[in-house]
Amino acid sequence: MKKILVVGAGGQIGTELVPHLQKNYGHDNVIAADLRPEIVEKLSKTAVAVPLDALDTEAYAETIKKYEVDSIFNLAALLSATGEKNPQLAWKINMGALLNSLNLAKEYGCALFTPSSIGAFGENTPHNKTPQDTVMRPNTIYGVCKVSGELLSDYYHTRFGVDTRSVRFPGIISNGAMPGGGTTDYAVEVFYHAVKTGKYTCEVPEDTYMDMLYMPDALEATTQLMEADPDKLIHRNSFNITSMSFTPKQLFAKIKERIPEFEADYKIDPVKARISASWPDCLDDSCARREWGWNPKWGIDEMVDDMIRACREKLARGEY
Ligand code: AKB
Repeated sequence: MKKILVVGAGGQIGTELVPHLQKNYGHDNVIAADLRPEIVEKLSKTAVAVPLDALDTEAYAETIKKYEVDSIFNLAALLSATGEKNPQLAWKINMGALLNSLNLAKEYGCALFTPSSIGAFGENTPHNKTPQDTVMRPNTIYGVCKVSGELLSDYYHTRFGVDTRSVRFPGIISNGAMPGGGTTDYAVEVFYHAVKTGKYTCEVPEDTYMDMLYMPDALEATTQLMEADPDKLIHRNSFNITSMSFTPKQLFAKIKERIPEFEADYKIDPVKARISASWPDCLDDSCARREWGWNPKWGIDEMVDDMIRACREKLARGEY
């Protein structure tokens, strides 16, 4: 990777992926693109930033040409819970951004990373140690887009030779930008609330297991996979990865060990309850470990310590 374009750079992943890529590949070799002018303005303080609507094929092509881009990270997407509020819009954005990325990657010879998700699985997928290759019949529009995206990305690789690669992200826990509209968002929000008010109301049922990943491991996964030897990749779109799996109740107990006054209660959102129940409890990520050396560093205890520290610092700086 020499010249990298991050599309959707102002979201939860992009906000931290841009500095991670800058560190590895050089400040001027990373172009941060986002649709929202106020976000582009913010990004421009620390990165080469450009306004870009991923659905605007011409503007997308111009950006690739202007900056001589050879690798694209396509992060533009609506998440699972938001997608259920407006399925047509979710299909339009998620598939539109992907199709443009695939066609332009093909035309300009770029490598392409597009995240998939645990949302690609559904109710009749085995929930325990979910295999790499298994039943994928999701019941959300987000999941339908993810499965379609995986198939299309593999198709563009085998049919046109496009270097497409992807991981199935679990919930990503981070302290940069907030996630928005996801089913796993509770595992981020709770830290901000626990540190500020000592209280949190959770919309996901207390005993629902879901896989999670701390952001530093998610960043490492993206660069590690994109740098992996193509001859070793049996799979491409998309690899199961995980580093921890827990329920809301278990996470809140860990927080309470560190903030004894913390109290959580529940006001279940039926959409999030349905989605979270249909997703795996814990993934089998052995293919990623074998094929490109996936080896996460962060477990639940280290992650909880670090999130509390970071949220306390943000609060002290008056950032929320
Ligand atoms: C969501 O909850 O929608 C996302 C995901 C797991 O893909 N965080």
